[in-house]
Amino acid sequence: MPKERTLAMIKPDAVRRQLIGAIIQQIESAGFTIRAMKMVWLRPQEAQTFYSVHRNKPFFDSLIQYITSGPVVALVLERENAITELRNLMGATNPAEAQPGTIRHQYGLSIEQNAIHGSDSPENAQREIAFFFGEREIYTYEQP
Ligand code: IDP
Ligand code: MG
Repeated sequence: MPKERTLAMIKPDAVRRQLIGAIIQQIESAGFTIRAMKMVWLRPQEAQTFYSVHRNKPFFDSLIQYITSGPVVALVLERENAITELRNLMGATNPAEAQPGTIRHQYGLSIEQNAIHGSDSPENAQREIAFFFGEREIYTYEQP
């Protein structure tokens, strides 16, 4: 199967609790190759663009407040079936409903402060990767 790319974002609640390393360790152990990575403190307007699909949801203003409350770590991840596999590794949106062993079950605090984002479709993966990264920032080195 051809490799696929997805966008992961370690959210401010997890960055603040010094969980970047633990979460990246789980991602790499699950067979994802990191093709790009950066820490970014999003401005409100940028966050509104990133989450524009949710602009009519009742939780939108709170989501923008939260996601701009500190830096996030954005990653371009690659593996077979990357979008679905990352969503499986993340677990359900609500950590209380996430399966044991998933990132959100282990590290999520609430349905909002749930430690990690992952793209939900090929279209959104492409849009979200381009939101954070230029072509020159994504490295397609071969594995040794
Ligand atoms: P997802 O991150 O699992 O794809 P979405 O429904 O796309 O979940 O929601 C995007 C983000 O908005 C969630 O990860 C979470 O941070 C926040 N969120 C979703 N639903 C709620 C809610 O009911 N209350 C507060 N925040 C929410
Ligand atoms: Mg989503």
